[in-house]
Amino acid sequence: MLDEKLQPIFDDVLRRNPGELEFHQAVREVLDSLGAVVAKHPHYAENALIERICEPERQIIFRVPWIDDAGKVQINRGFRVQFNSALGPFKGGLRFHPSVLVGTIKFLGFEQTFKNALTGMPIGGGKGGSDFDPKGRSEAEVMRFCQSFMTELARHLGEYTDVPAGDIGVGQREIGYMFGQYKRMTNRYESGVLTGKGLTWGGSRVRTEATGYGAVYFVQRMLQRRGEDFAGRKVVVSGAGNVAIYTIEKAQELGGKVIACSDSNGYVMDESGIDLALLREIKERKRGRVSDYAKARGKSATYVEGGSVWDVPTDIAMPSATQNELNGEDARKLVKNGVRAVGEGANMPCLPEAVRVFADAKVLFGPGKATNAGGVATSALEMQQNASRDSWTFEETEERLATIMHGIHDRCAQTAEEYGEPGNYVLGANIAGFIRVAEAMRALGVV
Ligand code: NDP
Ligand code: 2IT
Repeated sequence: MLDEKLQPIFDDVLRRNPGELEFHQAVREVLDSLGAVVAKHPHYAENALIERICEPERQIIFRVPWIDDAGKVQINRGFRVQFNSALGPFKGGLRFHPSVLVGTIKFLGFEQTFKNALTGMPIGGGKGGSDFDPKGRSEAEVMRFCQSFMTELARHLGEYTDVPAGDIGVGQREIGYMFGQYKRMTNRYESGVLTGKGLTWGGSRVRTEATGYGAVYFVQRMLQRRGEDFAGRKVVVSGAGNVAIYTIEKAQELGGKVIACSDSNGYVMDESGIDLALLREIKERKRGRVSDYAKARGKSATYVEGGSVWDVPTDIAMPSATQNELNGEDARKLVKNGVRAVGEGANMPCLPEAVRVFADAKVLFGPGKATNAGGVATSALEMQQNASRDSWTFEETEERLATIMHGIHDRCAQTAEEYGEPGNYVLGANIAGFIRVAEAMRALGVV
């Protein structure tokens, strides 16, 4: 049940955004945490402040025409939802995946607003992308698509306006093509307009690794509060993309034994521990599948086509693929198999029922908007380096990332305590993020 002041706000969100289930889910989860805030500080429920926070500042939807290798004209839809700029320019990734609808981007932009606030850095929230499917497309097709996408998006961007980065289906290659097109169109080497760039053209060290590394730092901090750590623990990671790969790397560095990962076709279990060099070779260089990893790895690996990676018993689970990939039943299985901590590397990977199952079982649970904030935080570090025309060492940048992640953890933990629910990181993240955005919005007048 929602607070009586919040229910009408949620009803309005449902009415005005019909069919956008993921957006409804993300808003509902935040409103669930805000009852205690409006009870303690009624001024946050005044002047339609929460209604304004649930309404994107601007939503851009555009046609992306391009020509495939066979000479046929293809059409995709492009999106940029500029959700909230109270704390800084809109900031958030671009997702290229056939499942992308406006509601997907809206949910991601909404989450991003609170995530970015939690980092304590001067960045607002936004998200964008397209229903373009990069799978099976040639380099040339991907480039032409990126150029066409940027041809429209460019007018909405700027170092002080909106700064996109990568997300599912968008990595350094795509950022490069988009940056190249932006540069041609504007005749400006405006490094700060995109993050996730390559090291020779304005990128930051550690940005590639940042989301996965940061997620592991966050879980490590949660474990430490219970006197535990990664050493000797079994870890299961879903996905095999950017976030998953660097989650695996850092978990292994801390002594964890990562025994499984996945993609949308199935999962691979590797009892002797995932061979990261091999996985990276297959995923990053060959753009292959986890089934290829299993084949190349030989006896120690088992590939389960169509299976759920959450069937694998583990101490620590790090869902790092996509939204709603871990349901209530999966959560009950994980709990039954003795899971101790769950850290969301992806955005909203656990369904609300799964989150409740973990809470009831007292499993440590790090919500995405806190746990995976290391990526965007390092993007903000990239913006800092671009603004000062500087470039920091790996060590310095990673140290800053670690400090930011520990800060986010402690802010969530402390806020949860303040509101009488110690250990409830979901509540802590939602409230701490909300208050920072709300305070800035109050100061800026009716915006
Ligand atoms: P990648 O494109 O690099 O990898 C995505 C991985 O997840 C792939 O293994 C992919 O498998 C799998 N996956 C994607 N969609 C689905 C689906 N519908 N069903 C099953 N598996 C799927 O993306 P990232 O690693 O960058 O992103 C992963 C998650 O992390 C997303 O939720 C993203 O929003 C979030 N995130 C990313 C950040 C970043 O810096 N990149 C920062 C913070 C959060 P397949 O190849 O089969 O599609
Ligand atoms: O979900 C996310 O935080 C990202 N995809 C990263 C955004 C960014 O601007 O680096």
